[in-house]
Amino acid sequence: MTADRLCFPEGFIWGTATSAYQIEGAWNEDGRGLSIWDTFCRQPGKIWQNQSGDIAADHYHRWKEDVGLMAELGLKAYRFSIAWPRVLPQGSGPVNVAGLDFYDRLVDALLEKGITPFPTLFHWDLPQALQDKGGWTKRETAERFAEYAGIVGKRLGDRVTYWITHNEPAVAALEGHYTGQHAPGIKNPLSAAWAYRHLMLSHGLAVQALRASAGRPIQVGITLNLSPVHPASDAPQDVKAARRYDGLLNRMFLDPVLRGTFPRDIEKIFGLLFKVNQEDLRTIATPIDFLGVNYYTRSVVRHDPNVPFIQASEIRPEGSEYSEMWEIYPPGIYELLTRIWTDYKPANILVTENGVPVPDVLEPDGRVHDVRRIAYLRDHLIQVHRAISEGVPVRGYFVWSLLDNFEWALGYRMRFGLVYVDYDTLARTVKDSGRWYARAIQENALPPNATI
Ligand code: IFM
Repeated sequence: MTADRLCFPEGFIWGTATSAYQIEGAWNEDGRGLSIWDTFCRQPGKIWQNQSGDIAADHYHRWKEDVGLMAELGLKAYRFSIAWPRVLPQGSGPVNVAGLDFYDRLVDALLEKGITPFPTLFHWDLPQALQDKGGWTKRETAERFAEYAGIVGKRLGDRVTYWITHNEPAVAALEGHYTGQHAPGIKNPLSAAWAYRHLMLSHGLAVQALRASAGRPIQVGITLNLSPVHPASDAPQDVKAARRYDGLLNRMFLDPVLRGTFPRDIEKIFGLLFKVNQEDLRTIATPIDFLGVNYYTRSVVRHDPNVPFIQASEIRPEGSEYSEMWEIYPPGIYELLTRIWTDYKPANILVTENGVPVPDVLEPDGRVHDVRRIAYLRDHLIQVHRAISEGVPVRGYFVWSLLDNFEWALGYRMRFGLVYVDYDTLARTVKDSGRWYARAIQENALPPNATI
């Protein structure tokens, strides 16, 4: 296949993605309630340099400018998340109208510019009031989530066609409740297992609530973080470890949502810990219209008896290229997309996140020459194109992220944006990657090389 001018299907959805806590700031304005991330960031030592999303990219105040930047880039779609504690400061009960109004205005402004909104209902900022009652370890939280979905669906459903229930439930369950590296910072396998079950259940309930409240046909999906898993060697032990890891990372999420089943091998490993009952499985498998896939890297795994249950751990393969965070492995997105299509046949797939952290510098010429990011995006888009040309129904691609933002436990150390944010002045500068992406969108094709 030649890399020259790869054209994408007509109507291909070119977008960017962000999330509320990572960009909005305004943590205590207009009636917003506390989220678990507000609490977590205030615990010393949890976040790089004890930073927080209190101000972040100040998008709550600069949203008009940001929508203007999106229009300048020619985006066809914008994926953002709605902050549950802005809408329901206590997680349930009285609605904070000012919070809903913010998203209402944002949606209108996007539509006015011809940019299709893709709101995500949960990108990890659980209302603290619900955490105080047990958070995702409690079934009630799934029920509250469905109520919240219904409230937002009723307000925005007349204009918003595409909805995403959750972003990366694996991360919310495991990093939030097992490794404790994310809010709420719990380190307990049992809590992680309950959180997994209720997050998954809440997805199915929210799909139903959104459809019931929107008042017209809408398209609903979920975003999962997925990776191809490769064994570190041909040794049978490593091959088996990779299969187990694939169950934990991929199949435990894909099977319930797209097949209404729970992987048997994972059930054997964990016993009843993670197993979802039949009735809940039926809810989780409520048909969706598209699957959102977040891809950043592959996982290379070896047998490791020291890891409880799964007995597998990731290694960093030698000789690979690495970003600030992960191995750069473009063929992985092709492998993942084709595998999802072969094994699960979802009607539509969207790459809802793909991107790379680069130590960007605003140069004296007023530009950010992020050539590595351009190369990353281009190399991954070539692989997405390859999957499409083989019949995989990938309808769109969203770069993570529109803006530099708060990268959770890593604070502002990582920059993922197409737009540079000066955290002192909050001024925005479109990076070279943003200009390159704008050209790809305009031409609905990849520019012939990585220059702009
Ligand atoms: O910043 C995160 C995002 O919130 C979820 N997906 C991965 C991104 C990069 O780590």
